[in-house]
Amino acid sequence: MTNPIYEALFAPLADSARPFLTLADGSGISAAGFHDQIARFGHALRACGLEPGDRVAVQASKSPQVLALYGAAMATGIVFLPLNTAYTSDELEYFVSDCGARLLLVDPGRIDALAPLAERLGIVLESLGPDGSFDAMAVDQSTAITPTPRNGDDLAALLYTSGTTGRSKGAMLSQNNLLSNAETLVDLWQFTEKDVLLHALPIFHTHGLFVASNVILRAGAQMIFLPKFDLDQVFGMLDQATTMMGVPTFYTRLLGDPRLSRDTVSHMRLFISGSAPLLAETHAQWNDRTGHAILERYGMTETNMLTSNPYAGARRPGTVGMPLPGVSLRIADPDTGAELPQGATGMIEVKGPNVFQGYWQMPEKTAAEFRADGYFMTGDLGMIDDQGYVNIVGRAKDLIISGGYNVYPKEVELALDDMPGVLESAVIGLPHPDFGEAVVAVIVPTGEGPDTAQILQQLAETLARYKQPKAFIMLPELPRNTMGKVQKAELRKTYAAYFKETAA
Ligand code: MLC
Ligand code: AMP
Repeated sequence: MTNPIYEALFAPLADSARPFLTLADGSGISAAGFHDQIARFGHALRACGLEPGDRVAVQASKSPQVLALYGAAMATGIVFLPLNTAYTSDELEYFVSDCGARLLLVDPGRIDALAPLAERLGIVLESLGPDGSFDAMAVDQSTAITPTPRNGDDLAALLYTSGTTGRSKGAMLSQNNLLSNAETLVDLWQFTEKDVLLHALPIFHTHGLFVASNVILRAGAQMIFLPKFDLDQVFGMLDQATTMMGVPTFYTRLLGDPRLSRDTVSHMRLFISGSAPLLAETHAQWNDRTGHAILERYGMTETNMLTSNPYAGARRPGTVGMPLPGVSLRIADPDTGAELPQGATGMIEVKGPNVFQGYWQMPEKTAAEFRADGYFMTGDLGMIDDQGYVNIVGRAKDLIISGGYNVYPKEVELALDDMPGVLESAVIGLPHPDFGEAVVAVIVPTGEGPDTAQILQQLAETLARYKQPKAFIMLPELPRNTMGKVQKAELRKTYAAYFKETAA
């Protein structure tokens, strides 16, 4: 028995002098240097008392150390749980306690603030990154490591997502879920060891961690590893990159910059977009300005990547392409699960080696999202057109995707409904020029009505910034159907031009 993910993605880095990461300041880390860090961190994880199958949670700024921690967790069979750096302490506490993490790693500056939480939960708290206490524990460790034996069905990572409904759930991803998808994508998108990926995504979600990093590791390629998406840094590095993966906001921001031209992207072979719908208009503008057709793909935390436009064939704007090799995808009646004919709109349901193992300690919730024949219900509504391309036409789940981050309206509504001056609320996503969709709170006030500045201040304690409303709309009552259900579609229609009008 070996450790498939370590063997396929990380072991090949050892003893190789080839470049692996280029950082924003131009400095580099070789493949061997990075593997040394993985080995040291692996020993440090074991020294902290973690056993295979234990969870390590990390909420730390993007850095090579966080990526090396991921490699170290894979080498030692420890389950990796990355967390959005925007989460508040309240949000963090839920995830860490729900998954029973043994170790929590955070930025050095947050140790004092989080010490009481760690004590309450009885977990080890260390800091990661330059001057981190965990780095100090690792510094004298060996650079050779014997990986912990694992098999493909063993858990590799837990990623929290609200799934199709309700409270955040930990999606359990096995080694094979991740590895099978990385292998498929390397082939499909023709990644080789000559590629240099411009990596400006966060590494706490599927897109930046698994799609981007795993593909590069599997291909033996390299990355320009930027701390975040920053236009100046991106333009400064484009001439060294061959590929970029981004959410649609990356592309609209780049289009808004006069530096974008055929010349600035002359070294690039491929631009990939995902995590949120890319407007056909953005696709066309990008083609005009750069001569490149953005390749759009579609996926989910629970399933990894599901569909992709072709590398060689037509990349059709407004579609997410065809199911990946090995992925079975059908359009089904959302109520009965019966497969619908080509051209009909229904629930996108999927099956394949990429589909997760279920939600952490939630067997009923897991069962509720799978059909009896093993297909997973994505909560996305789609249609397969006459050329076999999947078109996402809407969502059966009440979800807002803002700049590639998911926001569950219910979570925001529950927080708002507790505030003074709020009788009830409906949280919706409205078209936004930068974030694609932006969170808007429609509020029915009581008496004097709420003080929105105070609401935002209060929300900041419990909800990550990207979940907080970018605008408030006051209404005497919410539109409801005869069953009493709030008509969010009607609200979205009425206020569709809200951000266009407020920007004008
Ligand atoms: C930041 N803010 C956001 C936001 N990101 N608000 C709403 N939506 C977002 N996505 C807040 C900031 O806190 C700030 O608040 C204000 O909005 C403006 O910030 P900014 O400086 O303009 O934002 P920036 O840091 O540049 O970030 C924007 C971004 C980033 C789009 C680059 O959000 C990003 O990297 N998104 C990628 C998300 C991602 O990786 N998703 C993949 C999920 S996996 P203030 O305080 O200034 O008002 C998945 C599966 C799949 O979906 O298929 O891939
Ligand atoms: P997450 O739960 O963060 O992994 O988000 C997954 C959701 O993002 C999917 O269920 C889709 O609704 C959405 N998504 C991902 N890629 C695309 C895309 N290319 N076009 C439209 N929606 C997308």
